[in-house]
Amino acid sequence: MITHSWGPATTLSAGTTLERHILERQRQIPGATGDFTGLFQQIALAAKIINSRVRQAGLAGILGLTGARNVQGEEVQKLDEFANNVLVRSVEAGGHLCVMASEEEEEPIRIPDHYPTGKYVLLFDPLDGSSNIDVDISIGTIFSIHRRQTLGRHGTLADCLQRGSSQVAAGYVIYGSSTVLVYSTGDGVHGFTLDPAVGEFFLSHENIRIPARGKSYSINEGNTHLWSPQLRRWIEHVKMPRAAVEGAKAETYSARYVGSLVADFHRTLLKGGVFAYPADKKSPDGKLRLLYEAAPMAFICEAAGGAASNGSKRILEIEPSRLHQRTPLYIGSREDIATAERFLREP
Ligand code: AHM
Ligand code: MG
Repeated sequence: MITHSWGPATTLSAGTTLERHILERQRQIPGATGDFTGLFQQIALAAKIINSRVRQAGLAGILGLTGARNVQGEEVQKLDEFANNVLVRSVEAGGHLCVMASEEEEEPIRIPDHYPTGKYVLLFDPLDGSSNIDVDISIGTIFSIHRRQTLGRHGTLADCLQRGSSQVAAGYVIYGSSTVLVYSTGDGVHGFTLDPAVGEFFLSHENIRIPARGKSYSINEGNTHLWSPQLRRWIEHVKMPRAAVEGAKAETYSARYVGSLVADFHRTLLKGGVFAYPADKKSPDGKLRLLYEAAPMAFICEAAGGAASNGSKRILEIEPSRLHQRTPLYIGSREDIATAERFLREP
């Protein structure tokens, strides 16, 4: 019997689909219109379509680069482009959104004039970790949902530039050994595994809680030469055997780094520990993007009892000023993040 920190594995025959889970929660909110449920259904549909293409990428001749570069100057993989288009097409017609933004597009994405607009804003990274696509490593989709702030038919950049703390929901889908969608509306974190035979996401990880301290650290140590002395000292500290507790053997942290945020975060969420993508001499703002990578993961992590920081401040409190702004990220078990912040504060 496999058990995890969130309790015994739930069997798929428990039969709670993602749709039912969201519908039941919606019923508890007086005045809820069903917009949120509708939007989620469309995101889940996009995830299934992306999943199906990711699973057959090597066969369908869609591995590799398109030849273009995205707004970050990175080479666009064919699957990146595919995932972006699927997400946009899946959600644009539903009437739930006023504007969207994607890692793959420089400007906010306007809802076409022939579709109605709604009260939500969707920010996403359609296929994170895409440089891993060609070598069959887990990749994922990350999304963040806000309520719109402006008036008028269409949403604007201002609707996208909101603090992480005002997210109404956040989630990710990992295309791993199985396909799992994890989401939170702030009151608990739940995971759903795609049953490929049925084509539905079923509740498999109910009320995920991240341990207060973990046993692994996850950081690209190839960048050590670019790190600050404080950051080096923290990692040296993490690698020291932990002080032996009564009767227990001294333990060390294991290093675990996939190089794919969704995979590294998913492991950290379920098992505990810390994932970091810090600022360094080459990237003074870090690598990861605040609005559609760090903030949604921070929202989920905090809802599971963990913490997320840029080294000195909660990720969720950062006031964004640019759509594709980057941030250093330290995320995971509460006590591990507190230790990191303590080391980074030192002179
Ligand atoms: P991407 O959005 O272009 O896919 O890049 C983000 C990815 C993350 O998934 C991962 O955590 C990080 O880049 C890995 O970076 P590095 O290869 O520098 O360790
Ligand atoms: Mg990304």
